[in-house]
Amino acid sequence: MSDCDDCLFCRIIAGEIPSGKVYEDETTYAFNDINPKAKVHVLVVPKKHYANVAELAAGDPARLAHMVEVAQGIADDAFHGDYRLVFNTGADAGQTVFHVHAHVMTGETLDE
Ligand code: IU
Repeated sequence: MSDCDDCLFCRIIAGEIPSGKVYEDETTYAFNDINPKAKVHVLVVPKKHYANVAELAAGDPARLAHMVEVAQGIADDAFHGDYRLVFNTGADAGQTVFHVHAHVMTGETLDE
């Protein structure tokens, strides 16, 4: 079982729920968003549970920096390195899953 049994993304990382995995290493997991808002829309998540990006930045800034590296690699492969990186933080900002995740949107020229 995962370390956070009621968290959707912990369960995806643990392999308890299927996902379209695009990348994995010791600390980080990335998978296709089920409701893509761009040609390529990947969610990059730390395997360790933090509720949002502020908690991650305070608790483990190196892991946050590594998530940006992973996002860059996805965009390098998909679209000459250009991408949009979004962290919705808090319900009123649109966060619906309270396990920090970076939305990486790329693969095409994005509208503003
Ligand atoms: P948000 O920033 O918390 O709103 O982003 C959550 C994302 O998780 C959102 O884009 C959903 O489409 C996505 N998602 C998913 O990829 N797989 C799922 O099973 C569920 C949500 I539920």
